[in-house]
Amino acid sequence: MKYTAATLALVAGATAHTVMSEIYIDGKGQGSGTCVREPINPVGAVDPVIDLGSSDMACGKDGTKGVARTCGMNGGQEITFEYRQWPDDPSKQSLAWGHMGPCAVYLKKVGDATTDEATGDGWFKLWDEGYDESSGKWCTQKMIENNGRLSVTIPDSLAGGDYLVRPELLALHNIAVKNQPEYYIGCAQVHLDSSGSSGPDSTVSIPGYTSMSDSANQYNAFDKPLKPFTNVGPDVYKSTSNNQYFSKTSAKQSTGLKPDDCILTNANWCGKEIPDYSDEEGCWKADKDCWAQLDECYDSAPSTGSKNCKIWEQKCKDNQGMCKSGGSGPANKGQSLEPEADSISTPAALNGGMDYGSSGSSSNSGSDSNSDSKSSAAPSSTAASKASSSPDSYKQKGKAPASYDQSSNEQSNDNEAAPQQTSAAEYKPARSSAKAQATTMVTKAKDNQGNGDVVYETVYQTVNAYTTVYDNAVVTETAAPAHYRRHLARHLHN
Ligand SMILES: [Cu+2]
Repeated sequence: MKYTAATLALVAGATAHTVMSEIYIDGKGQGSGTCVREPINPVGAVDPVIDLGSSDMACGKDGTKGVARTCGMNGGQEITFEYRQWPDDPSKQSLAWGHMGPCAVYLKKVGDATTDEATGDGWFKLWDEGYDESSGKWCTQKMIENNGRLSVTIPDSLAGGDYLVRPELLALHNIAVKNQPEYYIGCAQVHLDSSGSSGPDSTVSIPGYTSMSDSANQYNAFDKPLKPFTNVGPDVYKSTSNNQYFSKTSAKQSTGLKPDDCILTNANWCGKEIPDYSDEEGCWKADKDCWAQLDECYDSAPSTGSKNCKIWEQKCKDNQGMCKSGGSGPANKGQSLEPEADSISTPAALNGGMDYGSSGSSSNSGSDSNSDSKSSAAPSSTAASKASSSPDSYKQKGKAPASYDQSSNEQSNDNEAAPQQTSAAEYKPARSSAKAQATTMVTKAKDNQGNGDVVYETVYQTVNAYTTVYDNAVVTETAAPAHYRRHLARHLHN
């Protein structure tokens, strides 16, 4: 029984997943959470969608609700999706290496991206990629090496209008042992300015385009050698003109635009200049307006956080100082407070525009990349993070699940070889617990072959033992992304 507590700790440590958090258009950041449908509640925001029949399959958790902003782009431009394990901290690792699987990008043409419910027919797949034999990497792993980013070029022949653009990661690591594919889905609201008139020759319904009976959702990513992999969903889009779905549109963007008088944004919130004043009474009115807007900023902040609300808060504090000194204002009236947009250098389109980087090394292109801070932000995982960027160490890690499949006690012991890459002393007890657990549970699983829930539950616990090993980049990161303190400063003015 001694290992029970340790097992719980392992489960807690293995919750590090990912969520699509920001888009870039031709390398220019649109702001964290801007034009992005993402979970409102930071707790569990990075969790995968596991119910394939759920409406969350369309645009993720809370994804049936639109956000206020739609980002404009032109046909032929590149859109980049940034996945983050900590939605409010892009400096950290985007996803644990053990999340092996394919990627895809889907589009749906909609009347108004700010209000469309996303579910149902109309989706088509623009691009996908699975396993790359030459590099021995899955698409998700290339994405991890590319700072969590996937890019696609939007064909300039595509009909103009509002779209929901939906990146999809399918992590396969929990299928063989837990019967559970993990989908990481987000949606960007985009207006495509284009005189093109093309569209897909067919579309699919989401949810509904995939089910547990699809081979991808039953794929064993630990097989040696790997079997051929077929991704879920329809064939990739081929341009078709005069199709039945898209009539020629040249409509200008009419909803979701950033208001002209916006002087600061946070995700999809917009701050507007406070009223003019020339005496103290007027100043306190402006003060009230300022704090009311701040409340809205914090209240609307999604899982990507409230970083820019703090800028607004400083504005309110500075303005209060004006009221006390009896001046007129507001100071710096109408001046933009928007921080400079992030920019990344995006590679030329290559299999969807992904930057494969030089093989085996972490791709650090872009002004915001800083591998030192990525690692030091989670000190106990430093060794593992570094190790994970080497193909050799990946192969070594790949041994663990394969030997687990053979399910003898001796082979289970081999599972414990993998975590040697982690130097943290505290890892030791977890390893021995995992070993005990694996031995016990594998036997049970055999006894209950074909016996429904019991088998699954047993196998699930066994997975924790080595998922933890396999995902060693996350095992000691118990600080799940569940603390955004979005209301931390909210009532300081009261
Ligand atoms: Cu995960």
